[in-house]
Amino acid sequence: MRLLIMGPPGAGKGTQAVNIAKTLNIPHISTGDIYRENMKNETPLGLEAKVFYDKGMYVPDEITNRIVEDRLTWDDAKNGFLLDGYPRTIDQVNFLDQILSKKSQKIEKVLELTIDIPVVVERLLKRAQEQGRIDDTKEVITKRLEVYASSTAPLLAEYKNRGILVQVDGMGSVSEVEEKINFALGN
Ligand code: B4P
Repeated sequence: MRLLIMGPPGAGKGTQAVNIAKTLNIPHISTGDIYRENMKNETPLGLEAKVFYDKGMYVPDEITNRIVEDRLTWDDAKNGFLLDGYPRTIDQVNFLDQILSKKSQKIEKVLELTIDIPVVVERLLKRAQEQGRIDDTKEVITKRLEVYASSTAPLLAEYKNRGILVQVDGMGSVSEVEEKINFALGN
């Protein structure tokens, strides 16, 4: 299965993606995790990404596209994958279509987690207290939500047109949401 998980920051994408990938036995590929790992290790990629990440802005498409293109050539992604946090722009959607079509592949399902904005703000502020993530300050959260609304939310219409969008209510506890996802995906 080639699957995407989408939704606003704090919708529970990263949280739910771990379980979905395990159930379907496919790799969970999170561009956010890749950037955080590189920032932690202060690699050239991490230092480049940090300038954007810190402000709640998207890292430029050419950088993110290159990373995903490379990651999808790994052996574990041969028979499927779950992409978390990618694509986030129309350029990334087009790029992903291109790299998959070269292998006669396509995205089969797009899982959208829907959620009320005050709930995501509350979750991210809680995570700030627990984990101190640099992009979880009130100011940066507001920016991330704006960027999501203008650049990423419109992409859902494209996947809806293709007939592959599956919407799941992301409100409730982690296990409640997990149950709803399993039901929606027929797992
Ligand atoms: P991401 O890492 O993708 O960050 P995110 O949108 O906040 O989602 P995340 O997965 O962390 O949160 P989740 O909803 O699971 O991206 C971070 C940054 O990286 C971007 O701003 C950008 O700069 C860069 N980036 C990444 N991909 C990019 C791309 N494609 N193009 C350009 N730039 C890119 O969880 C949030 C919190 O809620 C957690 O604390 C969790 O424990 C909690 N939670 C989850 N589910 C819950 C529930 N049901 N109830 C209560 N709490 C819950």
